Formats: sequence, C-alpha cells, structure tokens
Amino acid sequence: MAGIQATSASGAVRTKSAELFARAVDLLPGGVDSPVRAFGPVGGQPLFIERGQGARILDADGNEYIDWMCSWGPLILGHADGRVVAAVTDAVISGTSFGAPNRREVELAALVRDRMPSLEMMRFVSSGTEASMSALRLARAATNREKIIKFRGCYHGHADSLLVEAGSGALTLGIPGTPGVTRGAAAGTLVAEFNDAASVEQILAANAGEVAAIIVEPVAANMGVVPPAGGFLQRLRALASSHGALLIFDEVITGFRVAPGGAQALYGVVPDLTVLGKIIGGGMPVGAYGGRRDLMQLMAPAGPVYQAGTLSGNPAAMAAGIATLRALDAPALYDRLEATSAMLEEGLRAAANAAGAQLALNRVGSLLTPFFTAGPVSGYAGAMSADTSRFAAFFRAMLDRGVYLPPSQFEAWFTSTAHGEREVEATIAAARQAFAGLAG
Ligand code: KE4
Repeated sequence: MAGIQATSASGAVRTKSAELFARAVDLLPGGVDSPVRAFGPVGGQPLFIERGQGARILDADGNEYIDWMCSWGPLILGHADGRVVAAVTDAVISGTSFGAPNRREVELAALVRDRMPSLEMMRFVSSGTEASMSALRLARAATNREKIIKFRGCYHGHADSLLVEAGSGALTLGIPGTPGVTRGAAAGTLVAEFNDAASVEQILAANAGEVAAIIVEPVAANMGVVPPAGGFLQRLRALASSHGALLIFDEVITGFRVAPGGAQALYGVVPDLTVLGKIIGGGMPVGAYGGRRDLMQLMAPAGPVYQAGTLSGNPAAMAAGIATLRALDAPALYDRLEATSAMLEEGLRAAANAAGAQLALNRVGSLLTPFFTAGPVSGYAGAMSADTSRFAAFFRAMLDRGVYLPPSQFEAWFTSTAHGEREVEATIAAARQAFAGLAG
C-alpha cells in the first residue's frame, strides 16, 4: 500500500483521511466496503467523507467538494435533503426494525406502482444485488429454464451468476468474472453485446428453449453511460417474447432518474420484470424487484419460490424512499435536472475542445460519462477504447480543484436537484484547467 499521502497536489490537507485509511486497510480488505471506492483506477488514496449537504460533501479534513458521484445514484435530491432526513428521523424514533409488516412498505410499493405500472406487484429487499438475484431466480422458476443472457459491460450486482464479465468494479479491476464463482454458476450465463441485437438472436438460436431471461440495463451505466441504440430495447422485447424468455430491465440506476417512470417509460418498452434500487431508498439500503402479477405471485409465501430478508421493507429505509419519490413529483423537476445536466455536458465539451482533448461524452438525462477517447462510444468495445490513465489524471486534477467525480472511467456522473448553475460553472472552470494540464 502506498505510503500515507497527507496532502494533495493542490496542497489540500488530507491527513485525517490518510490516518483513517491506514487503520481501514488493517480492518477492511483494501480499506473499503466496496471495491470501486478504493480509488484503485485513479490512483492515490480514497477520501473519507464526513458530511454531505446538497451538491457538496466534506471530507474528514474539512475539504469541500462539488459531488457528481452522489453515492452512485441514490441521491437525486442531493445530500441530506431535509425531507428525507425528517422522514427517516420520524421513522427511527419509533423503532429501527420490526421484522414484521409495516405501513411504509405498502405506501412505498403503491408510490412505485403509480409511477411504474408494469410493477403490478413487487418485493423490497436491501440491495440491487439481492433484487437482480431474486428476479433471475423467479425467471428460472417461471419458465422452468436455467440459462440467462446478460450483456458484456453491464453490471447487475455481485450474485455469482452475474459476475461473468461484469461491468462496474470488476471491469475496472480487470477481473472478467472473478475467482470463487463456480463453473456451474457461470455456465448458465450467456454474454451478448449491448446494442447488438444480432448477438442476442445468435445466442437464443444456439440455446433454443433454454433461456429463462434476458437481463439488461436499459441505459448501460456500468461501462460508463451508453444509451440504447434506436430500436434495440424494442428488439429485445420482441426476441424475449418470441423465444419464451422473460425480459428483465435492471433499472437500479435508471429507475425514476431518466424519466418519472424510468427507462421503460422513456423508451416505451414494457419488461416482464424490473429491478430497482438506489433512488427508491433515497440513500438507505433498499432494492426491489417486481413486475407481472402472475410472475410475482410465484414468490413465497404466495407461491413456491423462496426469497427472504431480515431487513427487507425496513421502516426507516421505506421512509427515505417515500420522501424521495414524493419529492420527485415537484413540477418541472425533471426539466430542471435536464437543463443542469445539459449545461454540464456543453461545458465539458467546450472545455475539452479548447484544450484539444479527445472526449466522447454520452448523456441520458441526469446520467453522463465523458470518455477519454475519440468515440463514438456505442458499446463495450468503444468504452474500452477510453484512455483510463488520462481519465485518472483528470480525476486527480478535478479533485484537487474541489470537484469529486466517480473514481473510475467506467461509471456515470449523477446530477441531483441540488446541483445548479453555480456548481456547473465551478466544475467547468476546474475542467478547463484540468484539460489544459493534460495537454501539457
Ligand atoms: P447494489 O447491490 O450495489 O445495491 O446494486 C447493484 C447494482 C445493480 N444494478 C445496477 C445497474 C447497478 O449499477 C448496481 C450497482 N452500481 C454500482 C456502481 N455502478 C454501485 C457502486 C458499488 O459497487 O460500490
């Protein structure tokens, strides 16, 4: 492990983070509880974050940053939104968990269904991983088939059968699949190319009658943001239906972000099952899977397919999700998110052009990724052409100028309603200097 790095290039003191990291690496593998937090792909040591407020975070040494990582997506209202904090506080003073049904589970499920009507029924769990793992178990049970199709560069959490060329984390760490996943667990997972419907058709033809489900991020965000090509999602819908497979949209990131009804509303494609997370928990541990009633009724105790969770439907987590979804009903909220995100996109493009830097920027609403490559980036190969060392240098230059980005080229930047012109202008000013420094 590199020696303790107490100050940055800009002279910002990061002693407390360094001291905490030195202790953390003795207690936690890599000093973190999730690999992508470790700054591995961008160098240096991770900052320990003490507080967040709106669009900004403070590290353990009191340095302030404009945050475009926003906890990887849940914080569409920004950090410590008063409505969310009040709702969680109100819930926990009555108890942190009951392990029994509580009214907030019913309330949040109704709010989700009102906005995403394809979820006729749903089940809350505690993470996106649990949600996608459970949705796939349901799909196998419902179809009596064992194989699934996923897409190279897409990530659906760390369940064994999904860590087969996963995108986030594992991709960045250069681990296609991972040790510990059995051949049996991986054997049933077939990997297609995002935005290449022909690759799906070939796999379906070669595995006729054996594919239980196609699972896809409708907007890929774990290889960086890659929008679906025109007609791609519609083609997946048709292929799944014609081959007796279920179509599963992993909307853990896109759900309630790219549109009030998620990507399925934005692109007009109705999946059989949907996986949710992040925003529906407002920063608290929540995932969910849901969809057609006939499918969800197969889940125990209504049906034979088992899945369980001690903290599923946790009242405080439900309260955070309820407050968040309700806040997203504010008039013109998505228009404001779009305007802020478009301003950021235009500013980044202009800053890169001014420095003669190669940049291929993809954006869908308040999700965006600037790829350090000529582009265009329309799939996995394009994303992999990005110059990760230039991204790393850019990341460090931005951090030293008070702008906190996702610490990986293959992740999305997230705009919140707390980001405004001030944050965008400061970010673009820092980017101009960072790009200029790269040119040198
Ligand atoms: P969690 O198990 O991390 O709650 O959700 C897994 C998941 C499922 N589906 C999609 C589309 C996801 O993006 C994720 C998790 N996203 C990553 C970042 N891209 C979480 C950050 C991390 O792994 O620490």
